[in-house]
Amino acid sequence: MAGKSNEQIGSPCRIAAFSLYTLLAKRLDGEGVTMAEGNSKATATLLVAVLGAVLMACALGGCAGSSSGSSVASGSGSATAGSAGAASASATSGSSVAAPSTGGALHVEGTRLVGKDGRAVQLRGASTHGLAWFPTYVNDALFGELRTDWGANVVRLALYTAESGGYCTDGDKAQLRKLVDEGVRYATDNGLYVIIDWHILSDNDPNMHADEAEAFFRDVSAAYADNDNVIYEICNEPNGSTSWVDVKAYAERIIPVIRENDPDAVVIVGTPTWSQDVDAAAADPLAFDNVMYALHFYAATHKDDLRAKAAAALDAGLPVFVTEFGICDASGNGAIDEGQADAWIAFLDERGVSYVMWNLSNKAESSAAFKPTCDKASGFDDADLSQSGAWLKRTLAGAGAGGGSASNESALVDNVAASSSFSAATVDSDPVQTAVVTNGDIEYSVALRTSWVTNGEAYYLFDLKLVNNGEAKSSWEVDVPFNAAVKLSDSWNGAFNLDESAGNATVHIANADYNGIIPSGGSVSDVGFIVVGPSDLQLAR
Ligand code: IDC
Repeated sequence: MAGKSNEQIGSPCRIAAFSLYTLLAKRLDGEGVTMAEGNSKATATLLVAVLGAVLMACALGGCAGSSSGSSVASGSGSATAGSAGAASASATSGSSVAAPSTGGALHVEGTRLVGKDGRAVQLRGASTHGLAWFPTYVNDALFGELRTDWGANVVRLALYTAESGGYCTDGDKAQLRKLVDEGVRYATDNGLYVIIDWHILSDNDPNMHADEAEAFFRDVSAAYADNDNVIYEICNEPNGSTSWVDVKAYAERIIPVIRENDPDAVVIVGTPTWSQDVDAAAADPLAFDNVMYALHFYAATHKDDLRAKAAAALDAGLPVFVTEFGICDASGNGAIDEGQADAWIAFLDERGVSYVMWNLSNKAESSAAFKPTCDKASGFDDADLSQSGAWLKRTLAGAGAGGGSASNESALVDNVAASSSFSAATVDSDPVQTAVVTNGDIEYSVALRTSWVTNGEAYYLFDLKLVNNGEAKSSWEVDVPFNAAVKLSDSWNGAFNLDESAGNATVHIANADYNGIIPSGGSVSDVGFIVVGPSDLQLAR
C-alpha cells in the first residue's frame, strides 16, 4: 500500500492540506506457512485504486476540547530511560505501570481507557505477526521480557482470517485457536493486557466471514469472560470499497455476541481504508459503551494529514486506539522514518492514545522487531533487535510526553475537556524552515518536519542530515542557531545541548557514540530533536 501523504513542511499557517490519494497498491504475500497442510504459498496481489481528495481545515491556535496530557504512565516499573531514543529525554524511569493487576478490567470514558481505580490508562506494546506464520513468538519468556525489560503492558495476537493459513480459509483452526489460548495465558501470567485481533486484510469486508467471526467471538468471549485483561478487536483493517456503513453493520452483529458472555469487555472496531477513516466513525459512532475505534499508521507513509484526521476524531470525542502501526512504510517494509514515528508518538502520548507496534518476528522486512539473522524466540539482547525493535524498546522505556510523570496520574479523566491540541496546522512558521550549515567538510541540512501546539506551547520537530564532503571522520558536531531561546523537549541519535552562552538560542549537536564515523562521501540521517519555542520561531541563517 502506498498511500501518499502530502507533507507540508513549514508552510505558513498550513491551514489546509490537500491530499490526493492516487494509487494504493498492496501486495499480499502469503508466508511460508508452517501449520497449514500443503504449505502452499499463495500470493495474491490486490491493487486498489483510490482516488480521493481530502481537504482538511485546521484552525489556527488549535482545536479546543481535546484531552489533556494526563494519561497514566505505562512504562514498566523496571524500565529505564533509553540511551539515545526519542522518548528518552522525557522518560520517567520507575513510573508506575498500568497493568491488569492494578487497572483490572478497563472501560472507556470519553476518548480514554480507564482502569477500575478510575485512572486513565495508556496501553503500549507490540503485535505478533500472523499467528500461523510465526507461532514461536507466542511464548511465556518473550511475553515476560516484553513486560519487564521493555516496559510493554499490552500484546496483540494477530489471527489472519483469509491469507494463506488463515482461520477462515486453509488454516488449522484448532491449532490457531490453541495459539490464541496460549497467547492469552502467557499475557495473563506476565501482567499484560492482550488484544485478540480478528485480522481481516485480503478479505476486505468483515461481513465476508461474519458467520465465522460470530462463532469465534462467541467462543473466545465465553472462554475469557473472567479475564480482566482481554480486549477484542473485531476487524483489523476493512479496505477496498468497504464503507463505514458496512463495518457498522458487522459491529452491530458481533458486539452483542461478545457482550452476552463478557458484558463490559472493551471492543475495538476497525475503520475503512485500512483503519484510517476514523473521521467516518466519528461522524456516526456505534451506540454501544466501551467501544474504541482503530487507527493504523505507517510512519514513512502516513504523516501530518493522518495525524490531523486523528486529532479531529479525538476532538470530536471518538475513543481511538492505535492497534497497529509501523515506523516504516505501509508495505511493512521499506524505509524507516524515525522522525515521523517520533512525531506520532509525541502526539499519541500527549493525547493518551494507546499504541501497538507491528511486529514480533524476524521476517526480513523492516517492520519486524528482530533481525532476520536472529533465530531466538526469547532472551533478546539489544544486538538482536532490528531498527524497528530497537526504536520500540527505546520508545517504551521512555514514559512519553503525556504518560510519564507520577504527578500526572491523579489528573486523569476529569481532564478530558481540558484544552490542548496537536494538529498539523497550528504554528505560524516561516515558509521555508530549512537551513544548511557547514562545519569543516561536513554539510548539515536541518529541516522542520512538523509543529504543533500543546497547552499553549509551540513544539517544533526538526531533523538533521549530514554529508561528509571530505576525508573520513570519526566524530561530528554542529551548532543550530534559532532566532529565539528554545527548550529541548526530545532528541534522538545524537548528543544535544543548549548553548547557554548563546542565550539558549543555539542547539549544539554532536554524534552519538554509534554514529560518529562517516566515511568520505558518507552521510548520517535519522538525527532529530523537538524544541519548544515562541510561535514565530525560526532557524537563524
Ligand atoms: C503484512 C506483513 C507481511 C505479510 C503481509 C500479508 O508485514 O509480512 O506478508 O502482511 O499480507 C497492515 C496489515 C498487516 C500487514 C502490514 C504491513 O494489518 O497485516 O502485515 N500492514 O503491510 N496494514 C498496513 C500495513
